[in-house]
Amino acid sequence: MQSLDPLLSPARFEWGCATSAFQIEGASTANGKVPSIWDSFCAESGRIRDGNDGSVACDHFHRFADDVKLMADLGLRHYRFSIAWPRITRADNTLNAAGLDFYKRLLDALEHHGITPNATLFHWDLPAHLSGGWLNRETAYRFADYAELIARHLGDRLPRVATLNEPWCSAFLGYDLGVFAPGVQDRAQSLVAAHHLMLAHGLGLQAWRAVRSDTMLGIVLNPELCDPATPDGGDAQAARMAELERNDCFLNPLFGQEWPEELIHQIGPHAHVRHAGDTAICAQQLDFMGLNYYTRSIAQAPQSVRDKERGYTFVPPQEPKPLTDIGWEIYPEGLTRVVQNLLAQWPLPALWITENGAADNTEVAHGSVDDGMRCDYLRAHFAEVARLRSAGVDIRGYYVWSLLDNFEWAHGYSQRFGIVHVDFATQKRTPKRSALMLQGWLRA
Ligand code: GCO
Repeated sequence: MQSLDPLLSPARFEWGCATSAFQIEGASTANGKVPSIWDSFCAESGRIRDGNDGSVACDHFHRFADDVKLMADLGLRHYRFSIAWPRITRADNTLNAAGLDFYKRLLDALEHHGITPNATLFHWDLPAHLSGGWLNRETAYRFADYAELIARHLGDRLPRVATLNEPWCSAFLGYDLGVFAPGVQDRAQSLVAAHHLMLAHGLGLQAWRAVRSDTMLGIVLNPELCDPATPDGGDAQAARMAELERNDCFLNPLFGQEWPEELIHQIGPHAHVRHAGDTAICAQQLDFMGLNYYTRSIAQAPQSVRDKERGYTFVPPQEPKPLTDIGWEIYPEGLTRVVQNLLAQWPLPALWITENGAADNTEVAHGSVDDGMRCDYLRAHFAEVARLRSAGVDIRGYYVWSLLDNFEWAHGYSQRFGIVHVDFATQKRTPKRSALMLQGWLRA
């Protein structure tokens, strides 16, 4: 793809970039911000590569005006960001007006540059004082209170809002694998967390709609495409189990369907956390769904005791495949396949690709960053989006992950996903070749 497919022309397709609060803002104690579970997790030794944390990150809290101007210069007219819940509410769960003020100023800057905001209420930075985190049903009700606060105070400026980003990561990376905050390793508890997250989504939408009816509301998921390592029946079953965990666990409740019996089996002794009536709460009307896509997985029949609880073991591709710098297979056709799989099973609303991108750790040389692998990755994925649109799939926009190199969770600052390079010692921003490629297309 040397120029933009006409099906993706900015006149009829939304182009943007995505970020999340904890990954870029820094200023982790400014203006009364309370700690999130990610602040606490970063403070535990051995959790984050090189002992890094999000206390400064890209210092976006102080540099947002320049970052917004940069977006505008690149021709990006849409911006997906997340609001940090621990900036908005205090330890007694009341409003922190000084924290809210940051987002007002951010929205002013976006408006000034003609960039449309697309907000996510929760991108993993749960206030640390909420006792029990996502294992506690009360957290879902606190999320609804927070959603209501945002609806009241910012709702008139937010045309499109997602409740949660990738609840699979919060639940399974946070409570089963334990590689994300809060670092718990308990299979059954991860399903409890998943249930409470979806309950929070449903209660959050109810609370928002009770305040405003003019916002486009939805959720952002990272659905799985999992292929079996071999045609063997055990591997096929393992691939199915991985997809049940990642897809059915979240999509069934959204559409008023019960969990498959395999997941009910896995929640085991905690099955009582799923109250009668919860599924109906989860199944609020969705105006849109955001899909994040990076790679696919390959599964084989589970080997270890822990993997037997899950039902699968992930393995690398049999044949050597091109990988991004974080080690994820580059598999663009998976984007088309996973969207088609979902459409075959659930009545999806209008779709946006809310994240797609690559870790390409190319550094600055002679003042520029020649991130050719990312350019190829992006072009190949744009072609798949065009293919889906030409097949009549209702995909309305694409957001590249990410605007800036940033705090990549447990990887610290070692993996660079930005189309703009950040020198973390000086905070200097340098648009990479990928950013200039997009700029050429979007401003043409
Ligand atoms: C995600 C995350 C991002 C990650 C990105 C790369 O929603 O998965 O939003 O926070 O940085 O996915 O791993």
